Amino acid sequence: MNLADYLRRRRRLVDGALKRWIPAEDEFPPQVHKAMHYSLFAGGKRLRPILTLAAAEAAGGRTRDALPLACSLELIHTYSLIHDDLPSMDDDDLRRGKPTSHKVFGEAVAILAGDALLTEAFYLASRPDLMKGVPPRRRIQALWHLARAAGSLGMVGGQTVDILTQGRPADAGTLEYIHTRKTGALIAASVAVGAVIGGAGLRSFRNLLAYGEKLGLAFQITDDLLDAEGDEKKLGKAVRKDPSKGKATYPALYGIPESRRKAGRLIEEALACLKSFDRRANPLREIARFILERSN
Ligand code: GRG
Repeated sequence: MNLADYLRRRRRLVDGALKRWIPAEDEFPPQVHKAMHYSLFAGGKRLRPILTLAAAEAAGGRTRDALPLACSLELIHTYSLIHDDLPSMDDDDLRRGKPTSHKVFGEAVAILAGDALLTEAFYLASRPDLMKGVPPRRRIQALWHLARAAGSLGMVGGQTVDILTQGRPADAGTLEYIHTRKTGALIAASVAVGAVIGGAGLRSFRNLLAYGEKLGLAFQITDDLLDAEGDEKKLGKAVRKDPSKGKATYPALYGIPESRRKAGRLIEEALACLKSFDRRANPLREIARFILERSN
């Protein structure tokens, strides 16, 4: 398969659905809706929704049944980036190649846009007119994965420990906690949600979840490596910020070569989780390889 082509088509599908399903920019009050659109359509890779769609397919399900929840994942991800960039958190000026939300709309509207995107994610996931073909038990199970991954036992928990440990040396356990929650939880949930909606049986579900967990950790390690070695223009955000902020990262604790080896091992393990799947899991296989080689 041609991965670039696949990703382009999937990105288009997700973008079209997001435009249809979130309030229009000029809807009252336009300030918050403009800020939501600004961050949502700033050129993200759409990795999380694409994983949801690919996992649903690997499990034997239909793409369109997984589309609303795939969009919910992107809404939650975008909210987390807006809040992460705030002066009280990472205090960043550039995201997805553009000035950050609080720089353009002010801090209050940026916080509200993040809040609205998070809430909109669950509004969309629970709309009775969508996913009519999906049994209610599956929908609730998928919502459970989504909510748990986003909350204090997942992404918010990881972000909390990340912020509170900045400037102090972090041990390997703390570093793994931060990375598996802050970034890994939502990526693993993207796969889990697709697997549930696609109707995966227990064994397939466990394998897909393990794939998602390994991929999520590998993704954050490559993000650390990109901060250490990447290019600001390609990444669309400032680089070399982690060391100056005293951030807990894999390169800081293990060095660059060992971090690269760790990411490589995780991707091998993620691929092994897909051994029992047929060719419908090929997009998941290709995405795993892409994570390792990505430059943005
Ligand atoms: C504020 C509750 C709260 C959580 C923030 C996601 C996050 C937690 C912080 C972001 C910090 C960061 C840059 C982490 C690195 C991994 C990551 C999430 C990168 C951005 O994701 P991509 O590369 O971005 O998928 P695009 O723009 O392509 O969607």
